[in-house]
Amino acid sequence: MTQVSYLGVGSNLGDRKKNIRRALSLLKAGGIKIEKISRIYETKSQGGPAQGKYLNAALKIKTSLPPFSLLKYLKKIEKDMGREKTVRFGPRTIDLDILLYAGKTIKKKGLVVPHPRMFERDFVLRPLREII
Ligand code: PH2
Ligand code: MG
Ligand code: MG
Repeated sequence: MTQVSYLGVGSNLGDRKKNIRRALSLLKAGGIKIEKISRIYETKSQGGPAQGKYLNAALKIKTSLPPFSLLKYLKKIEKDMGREKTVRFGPRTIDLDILLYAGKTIKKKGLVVPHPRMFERDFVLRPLREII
């Protein structure tokens, strides 16, 4: 069964546009169907240490992966793209977050959906509302 999910994408290190494009192609390579892509916004970093501006976008996807498998695949893409774990909310090559998944509420260790901080983040809500 395929499910609809919405993802947040962000990058503020390196060639940000290229990083987002590469993340999209890696999602497709994993069998994830990208149904809609929002505009890409340049946003001031919110929270965490002082850092460069982000490019942020939101995606509507269709996937047969259950939530934790999707999360695992997103983390693999982040890792393959050279993202390094530094400080919380610190700069990153690519960030892929599950915002919504099949209209479900999930509260488990390692995965909370809807994304717990999305409602206070304009850089998430603005692109999301374009495609929802
Ligand atoms: N992500 C963060 C912390 N701060 N700021 C913006 N503008 N965009 C982000 O994607 C972002 C952030 C941690 O995930
Ligand atoms: Mg994030
Ligand atoms: Mg994240």
